[in-house]
Amino acid sequence: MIGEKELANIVSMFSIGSAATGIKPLGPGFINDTFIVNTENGTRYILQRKNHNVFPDIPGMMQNILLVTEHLKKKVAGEGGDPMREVMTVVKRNDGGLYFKDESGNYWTMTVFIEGSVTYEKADTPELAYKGGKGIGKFQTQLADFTTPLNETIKGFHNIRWRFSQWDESLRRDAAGRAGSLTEEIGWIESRRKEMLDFWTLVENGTIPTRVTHNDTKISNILFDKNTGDVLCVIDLDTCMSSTSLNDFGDAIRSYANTGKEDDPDLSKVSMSMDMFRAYTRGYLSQRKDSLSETEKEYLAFSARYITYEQVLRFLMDYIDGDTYYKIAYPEHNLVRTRAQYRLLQSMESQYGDMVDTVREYLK
Ligand code: GN1
Ligand code: MG
Repeated sequence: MIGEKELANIVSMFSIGSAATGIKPLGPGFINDTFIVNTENGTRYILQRKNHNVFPDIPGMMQNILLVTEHLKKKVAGEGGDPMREVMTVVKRNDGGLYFKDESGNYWTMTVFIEGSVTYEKADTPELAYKGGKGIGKFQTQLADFTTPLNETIKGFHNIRWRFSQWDESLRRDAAGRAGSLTEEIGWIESRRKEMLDFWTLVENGTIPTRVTHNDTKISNILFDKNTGDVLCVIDLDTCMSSTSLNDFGDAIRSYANTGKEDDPDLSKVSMSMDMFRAYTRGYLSQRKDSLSETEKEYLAFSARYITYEQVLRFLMDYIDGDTYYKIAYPEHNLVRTRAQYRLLQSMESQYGDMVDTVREYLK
């Protein structure tokens, strides 16, 4: 555990023009360590220790974030919005750098905390899901003319072909000696390998276009306005890079429409809510229906299955590897996550016909 004095020293490296009066841990992130910083003049900040095991090129990642946020700020200003509240603001180091590297080799970054916002773990009402869909649709539209190439912050992040090569290697290694007891779970992955690869082939051969995407659009990465309930700001831009925009739709459904928790130990609580799917889709397509290609439209509903499947694979792979990637709260956590996400996937599969019909309806 890092002490407050050490944290205060790190904060003083950044150009905030005021002294820190308190620094406290924040949020349930699985990858980075996040803190909220209070200062004398009242402005609050977010301090993060970025996980450099997960992100091998943090300078490259921060460069991406700066470019994307500068672009978004221009868009928001042009639309008459408030760039300080509707877009993340990177706080630079006193000498202009985008991060601070401490003596132990940890990378620290700072952004301005956005006041008057709320976050959720799932959508409680269709209205919230609708607003979330609209918000991500708008975010994608704002980035549509962003053409500067971005660094690939995590290799093959949503590329299932790459994930399968990691998976095969992980099974071969069986680092924690757990694979032998996971025959059923491994079967869930193997039985769907071909259909997932067939989808990814369409991205590889350009049938499905690549765009600048967020890649981690779960509901907790979105700030909603406390007063209006609208999406205020899309945060956690660590994985912004070039991919298919379908991932951003699919990953949102995975969280917004789950009736249970991502790691629910009670599988009877987990399912995909068709009401939330409908509402999110309606919001999203209200912004994007004229910009998506025919193949993107065709695969929109499938993308929820794709991303949920990928998440089952990633949680199970981490369990097989001996829990080296995701933070866990108890020893079987990754296995519980695997089973809960698999239940969600099954629920999507059984309602797939309705999902496809819903997309068609809102495309009219
Ligand atoms: C991680 O860091 P966080 O909690 O926003 C992960 C996502 C997973 C998600 C599962 C860089 O997101 O890909 O979908 O956990 N981020 C990374 O909840 O791997
Ligand atoms: Mg993240």
